[in-house]
Amino acid sequence: MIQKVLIANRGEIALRIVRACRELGIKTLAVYSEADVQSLHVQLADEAICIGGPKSSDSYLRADRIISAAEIADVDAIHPGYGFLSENAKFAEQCESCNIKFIGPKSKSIKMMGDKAVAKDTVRKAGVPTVPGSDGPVDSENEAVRTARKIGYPVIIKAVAGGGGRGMRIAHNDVSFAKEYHVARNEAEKAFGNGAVYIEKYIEKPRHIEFQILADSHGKVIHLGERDCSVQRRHQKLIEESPSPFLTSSLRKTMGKAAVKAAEAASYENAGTIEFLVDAKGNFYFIEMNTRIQVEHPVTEEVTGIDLIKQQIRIANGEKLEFDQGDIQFNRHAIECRINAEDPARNFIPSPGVIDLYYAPGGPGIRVDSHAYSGYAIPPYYDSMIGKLIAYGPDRKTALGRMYRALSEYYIRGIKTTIPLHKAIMSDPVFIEGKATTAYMEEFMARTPTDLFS
Ligand code: MV4
Repeated sequence: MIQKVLIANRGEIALRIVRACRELGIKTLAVYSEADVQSLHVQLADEAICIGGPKSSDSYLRADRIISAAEIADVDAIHPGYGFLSENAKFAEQCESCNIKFIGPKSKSIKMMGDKAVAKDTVRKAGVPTVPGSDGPVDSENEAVRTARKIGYPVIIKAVAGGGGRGMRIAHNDVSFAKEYHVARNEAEKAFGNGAVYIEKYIEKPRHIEFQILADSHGKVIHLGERDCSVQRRHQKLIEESPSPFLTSSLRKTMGKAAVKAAEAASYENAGTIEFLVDAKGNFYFIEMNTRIQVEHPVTEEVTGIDLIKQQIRIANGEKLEFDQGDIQFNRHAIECRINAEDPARNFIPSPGVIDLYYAPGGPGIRVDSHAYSGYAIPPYYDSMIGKLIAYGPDRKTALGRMYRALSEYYIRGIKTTIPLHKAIMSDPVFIEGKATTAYMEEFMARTPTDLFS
């Protein structure tokens, strides 16, 4: 039985995990960097150990120090949160071999899904639709060009070790393909130490829709519906909502079944996400699986009433899922806005510094997941997300209205944030009508004067 958990993360997700553990009667150990001494997760955990300097590479990415802290404090399990070591198969394996439960999938699943070509091949063989493309990695320019021509331009070149949009190149003809192929290989080699790439038909202006999966260690897999994550900029999501305003109930059913099949094909265990691209005609294609809890998990929690972090811990404990697919109810609409310490009017330049006054919204249908408080100094070393504002209600209109109301109440003084941008998006007819694709943000920024959100 898990009695004490080390939280190998920082910020709002570390706090979120502390809260879930508290409710389960589980003790918590925070680890923190020298830049996070004043952080809330350090204050609220039962114990805390400093693991190194401010840079992630000296602290939150140091598997050796985190495992030492786990041994010293005698924890039973490690929750990796998202980012940092959460999708590092070697770290999960180290935990496993030290007899510390990794609250997440088995290292084998992380490894398999971390190779995007293997992941695609695995789910395709299980009957899940994938984007037409090369049969695995392409090994020479000759083979690559032949494949691109066969698929038909435009094509997209993706790194096998990539994911989340890193190391992708688009080509429209043989000439640009030859160039982009080499650029993609070199970038992938530099970024991941693995230059292998594969090729797919490029889907123009797709929607980005992902399904939340829960799988226990007894072979039961269910899905908790989808999240529409189409509103993103440079592969950073800004807004996520569920249900997707685009999906019909029949398409939702088909995609949910495909998502469960994909997770089963990977012998997946714990919480995970199956990402799909959906084109204008409603064709959907698996693109990758995320083998971690995601930033946007509260959207699903507010729609289904299921606490995903608690479920992760229960699953790591070897417990059976206590519900079947048919027990899951989807009777609310939820939407999340990511509140980043960035200036949207100045190309989203990071805006670290002291929050001299902080007041968070509340009232009906509002949830705030944030580690910020009055007097908190946002360190410049980590990503700029300082909180997530979630609004929910019986339908989309109510949820959007509450989101606008809550954004108007949210008061963060001393730094620039994405709050004014979110207010502008909540007032935008294209968004309100549910017509946002992955091209939405670029189009919105091009047609909207910056003074509307500065
Ligand atoms: C694609 C695609 C179009 N066609 N694959 C982005 C994140 C990563 N998980 C996969 N992504 C995409 N894969 C095919 N075959 C479009 C995206 C994509 C995207 C691409 C370029 C610029 C912005 C984008 C935003 C979302 C998705």
